[in-house]
Amino acid sequence: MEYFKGIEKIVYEGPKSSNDFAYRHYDADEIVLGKPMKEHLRFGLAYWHTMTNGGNDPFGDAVNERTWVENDPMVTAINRVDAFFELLEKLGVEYFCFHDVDIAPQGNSLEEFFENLDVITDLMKEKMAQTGIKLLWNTANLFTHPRFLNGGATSNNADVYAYSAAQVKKGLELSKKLGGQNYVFWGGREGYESLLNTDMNLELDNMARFFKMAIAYKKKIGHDVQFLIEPKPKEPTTHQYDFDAATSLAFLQKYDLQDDFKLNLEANHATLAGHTFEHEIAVANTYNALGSLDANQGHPLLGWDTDEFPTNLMDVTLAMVEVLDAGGIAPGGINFDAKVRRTSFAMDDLVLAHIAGMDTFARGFKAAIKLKEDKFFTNLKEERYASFKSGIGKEIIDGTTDLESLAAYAMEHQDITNKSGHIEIVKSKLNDYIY
Ligand code: XLS
Ligand code: NI
Ligand code: NI
Repeated sequence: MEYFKGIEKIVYEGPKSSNDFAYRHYDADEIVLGKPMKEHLRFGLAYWHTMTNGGNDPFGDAVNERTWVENDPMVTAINRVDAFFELLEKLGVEYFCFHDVDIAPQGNSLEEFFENLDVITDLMKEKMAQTGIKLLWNTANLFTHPRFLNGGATSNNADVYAYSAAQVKKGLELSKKLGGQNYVFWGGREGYESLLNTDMNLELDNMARFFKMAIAYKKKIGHDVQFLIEPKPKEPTTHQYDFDAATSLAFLQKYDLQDDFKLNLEANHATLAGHTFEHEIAVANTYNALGSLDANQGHPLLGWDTDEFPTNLMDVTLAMVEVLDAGGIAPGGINFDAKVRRTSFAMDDLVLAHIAGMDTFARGFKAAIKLKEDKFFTNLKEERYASFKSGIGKEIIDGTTDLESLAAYAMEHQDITNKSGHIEIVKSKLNDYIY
């Protein structure tokens, strides 16, 4: 059965094409920096937004036209696999991501849920073998069901903690079965609503214990998968422990977990934390901790995680500059953790939205390469930090100064002149690379 009827495989037609169902910038096989563009960008589709989401919002019911939905939830789940792989193939996307609850009905018990997961992942495995499509990452949903109202690994209820462990154990087994390249922990409710009744130390210690058990289990089953933490400052919880990259890295270091985890950074989570996407990637880079990206964008006028498809070329370009600095994203990827707007409810909107996101990333990637080739940022920074290249600056870098020698130097050089950064013209020149 064909779900995306009348849509052929999307191909690259170049910037002049007026065909909406074509790539104008993303040319999967174009050799860039020595390898095909698709190997740099490693695009992934998110099961939850693309297949499971109905388009509901707090004020409105589901609107999305999704021809795979039937009355029997297991039939729907099976149809979804077919439709999902059809979409992946038509878009030419080679990776995907899912939460356990996205792909299979939970039934009335863990046993039933796990059986359903086995059936669906059997189907996925077949499709993956036929198409060469790969699992970028999976994760356990420890936030939607009412039992998780106080979180999973940071719940005050030990039975919930154990339940969460059962889901993660199963998730790691499924990751091994499907050859998953990463495994994500997003602490959807790992945080607190009020400090008045929260034992933060106990909760953080428990979260670390949980991660150590997960590391032990992946080793036990012989599955060498990269673990990722996905920071987000708030929503649904008022205060989330994995607030941003810096906070997550401090947690990892405090509990000596830094060798086993990297970060999965999401654009809209960065902006919710009051940062830019490129800031979060740059922070991860300073700790060699860039793992993968969740590509989307927030709305500048709305204060929540709107998960729009990324179409802001400047933001994407600056993020890709940081990815290039990191030496690439593999074994991570660029996962579209993005959903179509409620007004884009048609089936073909799923195709068009991903084309828009992929074309934006292809353009941003090319602009980032050009900026690198022209040493745009390198030259700016070299000039700005020139005082550390020689004289007292070089001595500071070489580690041959102390407070006394610097104080003596300062006595002789009190007449300080600063140079203007001319940031306005820098921004104007940057525009030349983008538009
Ligand atoms: C929610 C998160 C979620 C994670 C996976 O805001 O982005 O979708 O990526 O649990
Ligand atoms: Ni995400
Ligand atoms: Ni998100």
